[in-house]
Amino acid sequence: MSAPSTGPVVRVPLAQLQERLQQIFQRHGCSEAVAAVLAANCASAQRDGAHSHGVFRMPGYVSTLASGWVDGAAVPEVKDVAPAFVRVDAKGGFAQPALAAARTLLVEKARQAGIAVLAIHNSHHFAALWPDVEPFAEEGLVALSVVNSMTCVVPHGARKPLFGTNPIAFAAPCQGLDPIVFDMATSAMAHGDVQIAARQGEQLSPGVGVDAEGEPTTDPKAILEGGALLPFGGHKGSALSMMVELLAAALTGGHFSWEFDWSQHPGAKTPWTGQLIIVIDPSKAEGGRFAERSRALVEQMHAAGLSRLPGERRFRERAVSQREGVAVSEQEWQGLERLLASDRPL
Ligand code: NDP
Ligand code: PYC
Repeated sequence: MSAPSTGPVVRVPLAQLQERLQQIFQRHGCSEAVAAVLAANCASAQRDGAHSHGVFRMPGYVSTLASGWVDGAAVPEVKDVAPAFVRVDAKGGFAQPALAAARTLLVEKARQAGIAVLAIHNSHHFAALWPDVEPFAEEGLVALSVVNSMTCVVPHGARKPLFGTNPIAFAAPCQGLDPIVFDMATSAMAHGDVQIAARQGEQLSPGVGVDAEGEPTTDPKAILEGGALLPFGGHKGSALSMMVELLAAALTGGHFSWEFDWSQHPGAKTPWTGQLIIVIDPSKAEGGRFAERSRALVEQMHAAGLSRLPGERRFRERAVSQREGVAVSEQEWQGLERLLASDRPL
C-alpha cells in the first residue's frame, strides 16, 4: 500500500468528505442511490488510509462515467435462484449497489442455510474489496469475496498478461476485538499502487513487474506503459488469481479480465467483470464458538511474536480519522473541488 500523495494535508470530517463525493458522483451521472453507495465506499477507504482506492480514484470514476462505459444510474436486478444462491445482474452499473440490493436476502439465506452465495455479473468494481466483506463480520458472519479486474498480470510461466489484479477479501468476527479482515490483490502490487508510485517518482521492489519487452523492471512507468505486473508468490499467487477468474467471472456469468473491450470509450477505467461473495453463519458450526476461537487464534499469534494483524493498520487509521478528521492532501481536495465545479472530466 503506497503512502498518500506528498504535500500539505487537510483533515475533513467523514460526513463532509462523503457528502462532497456524493455530489461529484451525482454531478457526473450517478443516480442519488448509486452516488450514496459509492461515496460511502470511497470515503471509508480514505478514512482507513486505503489510499489506492480512496479519493485518488475519483478522477477515474468521473472519466469513466463521462465515457459512457458504465451506467451510473443502473438499477440492479436481484434473482433468488436457490435456497443458498442469489444472482444479481448489475445492468452495466457498479458492483456495490448490486451488493446493497441483494444484501438482506443474502444474509437471510446465510442464516437459514448456514451458507449463501451472491454472484454478481455485468458489474464494474473500481474499489477496495474489504468494505464489501467487513460489515458481515460485524454482524457475526464470515465472508469471502473475489473480484476480477482488467488484463495486466502475466500468469506464472506465461509470456503475456492475461489475469487482472484479482483481489481476495476475507472477514471474520473475533470476540471482543475488531473483526479479522484481510484484503489483497493476487498481483505482486495493486495497479493503483503502481500508479501512485509512478506519480511520486518512486521505484518498485524487484519481482513486481515486467516492461513492454517482458524484461524485469522496477520502474512503475514501464509497467504501466506496455509492461505488466506479476502475480505475488510465483505459481501460488498465480493459482489464486486463476481461481478468482473462475469464481468471479465463469461462475457469475461476468467477463473474464481480458474479455471486455473498452477501446471505444476513451477515459474508461473501471473493469467490467463480476464478483462473488460467500457468506457463512458460524453459529451453525461445531460448538457455535467461532468468534471465541478466532480470539484464541489471534492471542496465540501475538504470543508467537506477531506485531500486526491484517486489517489492524486500517482500524488504527480509522480511529485517528474519527478523532481528527479524514486526511486528504490539499492537492486532492482541490481536485475534488474542480471535479464538482466541472461537468466534464479534468
Ligand atoms: P496490501 O498488500 O497493502 O495489503 C494486503 C493485506 O495485508 C491487507 O489486509 C493488509 O492489512 C495486510 N498487510 C499489509 N502489510 C502487512 C504486514 N506487514 N503485516 C500484516 N498484515 C499486513 O494490499 P494490496 O496492495 O494487495 O491491495 C490494495 C487494495 O487494492 C485492496 O483493498 C484491494 O481490494 C484493492 N484492489 C482492488 C481491485 C479491484 O478490482 N477492485 C483489484 C486489485 C486490488 P491493512 O489493510 O491493515 O494494511
Ligand atoms: O488497484 O489493481 C487495482 C485495481 C484494479 C481495479 C480497481 N483497482
